[in-house]
Amino acid sequence: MTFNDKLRSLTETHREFLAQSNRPATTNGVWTRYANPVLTAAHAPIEWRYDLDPAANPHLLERIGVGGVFNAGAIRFGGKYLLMARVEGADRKSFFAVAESPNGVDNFRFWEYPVAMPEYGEPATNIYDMRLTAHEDGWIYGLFCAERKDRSLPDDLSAATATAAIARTRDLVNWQRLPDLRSNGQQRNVVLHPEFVDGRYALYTRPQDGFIDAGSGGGIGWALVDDIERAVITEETIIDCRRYHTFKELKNGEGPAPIKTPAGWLHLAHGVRGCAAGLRYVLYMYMTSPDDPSRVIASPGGYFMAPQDDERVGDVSNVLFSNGWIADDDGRVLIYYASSDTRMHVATSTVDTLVDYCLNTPPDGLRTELSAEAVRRLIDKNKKL
Ligand code: M1P
Repeated sequence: MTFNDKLRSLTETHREFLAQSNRPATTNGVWTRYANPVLTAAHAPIEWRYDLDPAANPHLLERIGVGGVFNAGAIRFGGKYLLMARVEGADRKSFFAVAESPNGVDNFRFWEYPVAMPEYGEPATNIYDMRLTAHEDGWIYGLFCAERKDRSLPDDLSAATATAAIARTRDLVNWQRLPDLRSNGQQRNVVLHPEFVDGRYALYTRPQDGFIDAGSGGGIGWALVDDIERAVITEETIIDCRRYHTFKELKNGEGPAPIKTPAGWLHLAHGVRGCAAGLRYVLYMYMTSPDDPSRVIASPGGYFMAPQDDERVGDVSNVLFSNGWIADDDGRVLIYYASSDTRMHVATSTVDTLVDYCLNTPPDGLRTELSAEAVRRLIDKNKKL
């Protein structure tokens, strides 16, 4: 095969792959999962991976490997559905890149270039998991984790620090980097609330003692900051706690920015527990008061979505993680979630369905007898129908 034959075949295969349509596949009434992942490493443009100069790359070898595309923020922008994906190279470094789709469920294509994110302070070794918030101040904010080597432990090659980085944009191309969030200890999974609260910027936080362990960090926190251009946490309250013998025993973290509804704010989050197979990440929901987004008014028991079938396997297996969803004008909600730190999927629901799910799913009684009692009550109720 000549260079040109190989290039033609590569281009045609990629074009056909990108044009694949998607379809609803499985549902439990609350969510409908779509059949195909919406964004994967294979979606990365050929120009990102291959040197297309026949003189420099006569055998058309892939020069830069992409290992996974996952943990994407999401936003409706310019009439399109955009994902701000974490693209992880074969070298384990992540960067951000925008992919757009006309309908939110298929035909996602990356923009020509990945995001050029300005640095702040000591350049980060890695950046990932951006939450996009269209704030009422008019900016689109991207909050993400900046990982740096922990210089206080030079001999421990795994010692790192996690900090919440803040950037903002008007077009998702040109980014203004603001100073990192200052707080006691480390932070990951920090999310900006879309509205001012008491005239201040409001953050969902996830305080953690170390880079991996939440340690004494009790769960998802809430903090108000006066100035987003110099964001400092002086007071932090845990609003959604980790709990013994639940899916969020070990860790939890806010997902995307919450969705406003007349009944309250809908929140999607991830919970982590340990088991013999390692850490297991599932998605769960909760709701906060319409008047006070820090006051939890509903905590449905159990997880909302857990890894299923092919979702269970990947670079970091047994993980579902979501940091992006889009509420459409017609009430549809597109829930973008990553499986096993490898690929992006979509599931759909509606605002009304998610509110119903949050308000009417029995809470976790935290004891086996109360779980069994909830089932007995439901059976009795159904028998009377
Ligand atoms: O590997 C699973 C996830 O682990 C981290 O999440 P958390 O801080 O809640 O443990 C993040 O690195 C996330 O990117 C990753 O998907």
